[in-house]
Amino acid sequence: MAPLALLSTSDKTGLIDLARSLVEEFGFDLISSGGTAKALKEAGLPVTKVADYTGSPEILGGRVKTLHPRIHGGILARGARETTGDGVAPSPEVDQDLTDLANNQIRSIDLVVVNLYPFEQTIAQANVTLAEAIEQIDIGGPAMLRASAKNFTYLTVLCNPSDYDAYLQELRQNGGKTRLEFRQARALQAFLHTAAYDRAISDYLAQQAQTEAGLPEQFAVSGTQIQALRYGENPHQPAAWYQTGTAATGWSSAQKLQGKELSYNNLVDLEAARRIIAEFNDKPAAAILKHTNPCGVALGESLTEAYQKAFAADSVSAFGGIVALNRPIDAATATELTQTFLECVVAPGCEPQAQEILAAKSNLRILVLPELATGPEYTVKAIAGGLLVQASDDAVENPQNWQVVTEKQPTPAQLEELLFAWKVCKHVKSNAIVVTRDRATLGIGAGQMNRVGSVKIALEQAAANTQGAILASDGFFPFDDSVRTAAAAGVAAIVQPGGSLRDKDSIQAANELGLVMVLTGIRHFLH
Ligand code: 93A
Repeated sequence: MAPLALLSTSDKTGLIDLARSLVEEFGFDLISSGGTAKALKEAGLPVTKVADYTGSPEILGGRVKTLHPRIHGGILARGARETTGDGVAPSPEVDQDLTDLANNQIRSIDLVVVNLYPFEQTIAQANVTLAEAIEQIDIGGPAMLRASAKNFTYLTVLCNPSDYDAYLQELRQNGGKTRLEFRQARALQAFLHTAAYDRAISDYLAQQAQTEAGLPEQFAVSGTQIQALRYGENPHQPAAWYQTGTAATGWSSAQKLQGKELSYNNLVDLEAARRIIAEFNDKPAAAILKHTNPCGVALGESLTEAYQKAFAADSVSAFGGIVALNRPIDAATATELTQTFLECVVAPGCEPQAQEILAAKSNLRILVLPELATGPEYTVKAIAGGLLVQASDDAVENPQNWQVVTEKQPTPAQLEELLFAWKVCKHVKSNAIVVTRDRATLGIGAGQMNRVGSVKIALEQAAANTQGAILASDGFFPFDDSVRTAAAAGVAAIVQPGGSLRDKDSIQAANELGLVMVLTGIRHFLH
């Protein structure tokens, strides 16, 4: 039987010359989709239309032309063709496939020549609508290319007019047959082609979503946009949320049980909340944040107690806050959570009864993130003309490396409290001062331009509770004023990195005023 070629090309460059050689020199029969068949006929070449061969007309305005078992069976069937040059061993699969072909009046196909709808050329034109672009997404073409590339053991696929001559040469040099390595090389080309084609489509769609979100095209990160956000920090700032890896992890894998759509600020605050709560594992812990700074962080014997303590730390600021909990939300904690207006709550789980209670606050966003401790390895910040990338500040605190520099030594209880304060302080914007007692923050001074200013704010918030309290500072004290201010308020112990030229002034003041001072040797600036 004559070898059979299936030709279906949008770009008809070189088509007629190829087809003529196939028919006249090598005795091929040709089948072609509508437009290709028409071009061949006009050139006086014998061709059967796919629709006539399959008995199924092209439908849906051409969306279904070649998607038919008589086409795909002829491509995918195992078994040597007229043009398969290599000795192919008989096998049960080959026998079965040949039987299937015979039973269904299907001819096996030797050569598939396809090039695809010009998607990229279409979207490159000005003012192309999404609908026009979508019509140029070729489905049947890639299906044929992939099917024939998969079955390169037995047939050849050509997806580029520049390969037509090489194919004819291959037949000429091998007595009308092709070598396996030739077919395999063409298969590789076909898969590269369909992969690039699909990539162009996904890039285009990602860009469309981006444009809808109002962001400039250079931000289109193909295939990785999780969601266009309503806006950024403020309503006039377009924004979107991207996934960094190939799989959904972190916040993109979190389960949202209820509540309004997440906003840009919610996500920024949730991440800050996650980082704090990830510090605490041994005991139930709660953190309440506003604008990425904690206003209350506490440990408790129960989750409810931890939340109550965190809330009491600064109940004014907690209004509209973001809450992170390190244990699954239980019914009692859920009841507490509904007592005030909150934006979001994240926890590693949520018990069914708690879910029922929280449902009363239908706007409140409840997120379940089982892997609270896993954060990004790097952080990124944009500056004019560039990006700054740094490893995340995930240094593990080890009090064994701390140095007590005062005459007064900390008690074991004070050491534990110092560690709690230090862990919280790490996540407060610099200059950061945290005052704590009984594993709960009393006052937090954040983001001040001078350190003693943060000390004053933290102590003012702590109000009358500062007698015997602990104070943590994310950076060293440049002068002894912070130590003197803390001592005047009754603070008993201070933890700070040390490293100032004037450390000895601060240490001297601590000794003079009967304070404990511990140096960590590690700084935790956060901007
Ligand atoms: O619309 S399609 O996705 N559906 C099909 O079944 C199909 N079969 C072939 N596009 C399809 N094609 C494509 O049509 C080919 O990839 C080729 O680009 C084009 C050739 O059409 P014609 O022969 O009518 O010019």
